[in-house]
Amino acid sequence: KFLITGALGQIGSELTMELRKRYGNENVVASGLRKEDSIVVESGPFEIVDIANYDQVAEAVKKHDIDWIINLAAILSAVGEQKPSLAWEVNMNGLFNILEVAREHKCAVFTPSSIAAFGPNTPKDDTPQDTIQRPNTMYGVTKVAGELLCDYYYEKFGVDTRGVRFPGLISYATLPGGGTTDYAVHIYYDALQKGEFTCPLDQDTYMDMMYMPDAINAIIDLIEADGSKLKHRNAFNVTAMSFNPEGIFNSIKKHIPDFTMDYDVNPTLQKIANSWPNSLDDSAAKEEWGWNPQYDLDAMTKDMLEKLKEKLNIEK
Ligand code: VAH
Repeated sequence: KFLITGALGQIGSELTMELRKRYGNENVVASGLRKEDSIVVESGPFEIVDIANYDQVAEAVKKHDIDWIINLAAILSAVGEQKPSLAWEVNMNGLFNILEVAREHKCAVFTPSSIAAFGPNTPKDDTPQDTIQRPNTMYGVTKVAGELLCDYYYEKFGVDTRGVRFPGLISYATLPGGGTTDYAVHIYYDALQKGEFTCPLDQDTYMDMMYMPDAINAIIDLIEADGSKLKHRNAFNVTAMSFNPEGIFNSIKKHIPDFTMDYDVNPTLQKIANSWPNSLDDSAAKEEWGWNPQYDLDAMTKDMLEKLKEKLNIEK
């Protein structure tokens, strides 16, 4: 049985529904800070869990006899720079609680890292699986510390911990929660609703990105992988594409010819984005558990625009 924390978030809301489809509603317990009006709450078990509260994590795991904790509750990079202590509280104390409960109740743990776990002096192109990681954002510090803590719990206590370093994730179901890559989601909404977009990052900003269906498959494929075959655990580089604002703008323009974009660079976001890689080397994930993304930029754009037109009731 699975417990998903952050189940109402951008990744959690879609992972919950996919796991319920594959494993049955009753075997996937969703959790979040509060109940919301959502298919995630209506379609299966839901618990109020603040991961910074050890008792709430332990209660949910005991009550539902959980085997896998999928920890998606986090404060992301941009919000983390505005509220660094909250980011530490949720991302580190929360993860520590998850790992302690997993150790006591023999659960396995999946928790994602991020390209944010790399810093300004990490090689930026084809960033290796094993390389220097000195991030200079609070979010990045919690991500690299989280990788080390998860590996420690695996080596020291035998807790089956696994994770991937996600790039920017693009989806239409639930908005992202305050990251530096969020522009790549908002650009699709603005293209359809306004016909124009003001980009907060400069035109030379390349970042790894991935469409949500590939991200959901990455989590499930890694969870279902034979643990004895894994040489790495926390966390695998995974990516599907790398683009700059010009790239995603041109991909959308193929469908919306009079779409326009201008720039109004946000210095805080730009500083974060500049500290991250341009493109990852994800060969370890491909070799060790068959990582194989299906969507490139144009395939993602075609699907995103179709699905958003339905969601926003915009004529085809
Ligand atoms: C963020 N979307 O921007 C998240 C992610 C790689 C980016 O970690 O913070």
